[in-house]
Amino acid sequence: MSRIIIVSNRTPGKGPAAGGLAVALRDTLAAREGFWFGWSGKLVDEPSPKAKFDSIDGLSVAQVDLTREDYQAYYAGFSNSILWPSFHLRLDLATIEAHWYEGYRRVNTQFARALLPLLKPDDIIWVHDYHLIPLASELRQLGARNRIGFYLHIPFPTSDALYAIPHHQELMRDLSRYDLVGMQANRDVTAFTEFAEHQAPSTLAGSPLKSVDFGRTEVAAFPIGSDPDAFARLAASPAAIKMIKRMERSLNGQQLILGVDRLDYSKGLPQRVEAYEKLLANNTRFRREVHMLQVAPPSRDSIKEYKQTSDELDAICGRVMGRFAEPDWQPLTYVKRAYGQPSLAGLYRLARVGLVTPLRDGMNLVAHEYIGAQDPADPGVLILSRFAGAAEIFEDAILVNPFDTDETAEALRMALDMDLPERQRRWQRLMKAAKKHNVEDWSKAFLDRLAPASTAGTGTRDILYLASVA
Ligand code: ADQ
Repeated sequence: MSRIIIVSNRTPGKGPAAGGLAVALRDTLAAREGFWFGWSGKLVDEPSPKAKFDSIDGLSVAQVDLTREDYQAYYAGFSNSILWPSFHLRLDLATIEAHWYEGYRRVNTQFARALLPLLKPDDIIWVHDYHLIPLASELRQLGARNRIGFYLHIPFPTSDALYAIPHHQELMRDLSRYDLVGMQANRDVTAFTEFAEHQAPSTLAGSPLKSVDFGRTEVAAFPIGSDPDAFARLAASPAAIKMIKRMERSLNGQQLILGVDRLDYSKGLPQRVEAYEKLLANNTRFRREVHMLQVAPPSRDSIKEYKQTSDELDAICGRVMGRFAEPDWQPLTYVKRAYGQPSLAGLYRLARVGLVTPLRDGMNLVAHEYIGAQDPADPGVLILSRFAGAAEIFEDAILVNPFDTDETAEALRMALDMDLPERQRRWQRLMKAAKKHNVEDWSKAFLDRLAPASTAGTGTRDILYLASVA
């Protein structure tokens, strides 16, 4: 059987904190041989052209170092100040410095040069996420003929947002060098198809650009998931129970409304707190009866827009505290640190309401994890943004428009008032959907499509856009 080579910006780190995705891919590698390739996390003056192999928790990992300058342009610059905001339709938060593209390209070339000598002809290569869109082009230019797949962990943008990205035409041509491109949701395949079929004639220095031919690339939705059964077990683990007891003492009978996110502007955190403010303002009966906990560890905090979101969240949490807190009651707790999965599972299980309201998101795995961790006898209610990919599979959540904080406030009221039979009915259907879309099947579905046993390691197939594998 062909080996699987997984490539992502960072390789998984040591320790038990790995998320469901890392665990699933680690299992895939354990079953299929191969290794994980990516950046070591180290910045050096002169990176070696060769990758260094290491074994991390039994996983074979090949890593390269980066220069500080390339890291800035590739990671903080092009990937996270241009691609991330544009793909999330936040052009207002994008910093368009076209020269970052050179660093982005350079790191992709560096990855390809270090990876190529490690490849066998029938290796299957699975590239992850927006940092590495050009990798297949770079590998193919060096002569690689392997099957190469790409999975995008964030939404695919609308055509207008795509046109705002410098060098978007080259990036789309890069995507066309993959055999398979996997998206989070059907919505993303539709956006991609829209671009591919109606590419606007764009010009660069007066000369028309050729439209990209996607004829050899299969594009399909592979909705990622978590491992809901593992979260159910985690929620009954000693660490989860410790967290539950600690929280129960401090809640003293109040209902918990929970948000768990990276501190990112795409997650809609200020809007969420504003919705909670409206809940308390419109329904005095909930004061002293509910408590909101928002867990949001800072991420990418060297980027200005992230710092601004953090400040905005500080301000709105302060406003809600000032408006409603009493000497012996606080309406919310805002924790700026990450927790391990067992502690998170405990929090999920205790929460009467899971509030997952990104303004735009790929799938959103917190929604899956919240469902997995519920007590079947007394489950909580998931409030979910209609702009998360998860909304395509979790119809039994209360779906909201996160920009409309009145609507989210009303959804909170509904969730808090929902009777037990209704909560159970909804949760049973949500759990069924979470199990159907579990992460192990996701990984298998992608690899089965990328490398069916009969064609592994050879040629390409002419399949155009498939709407969905769901
Ligand atoms: P993220 O933007 O990181 O993922 P999400 O899918 O919600 O968002 O979470 C990923 C993982 O991070 C989950 O396992 C979650 O438990 C963990 N996590 C989130 N907040 C945490 C916190 N406060 N403390 C500890 N752990 C936390 C990106 C895309 C998503 C896409 C995933 C996977 O933005 O849309 O679904 O990749 O493809």
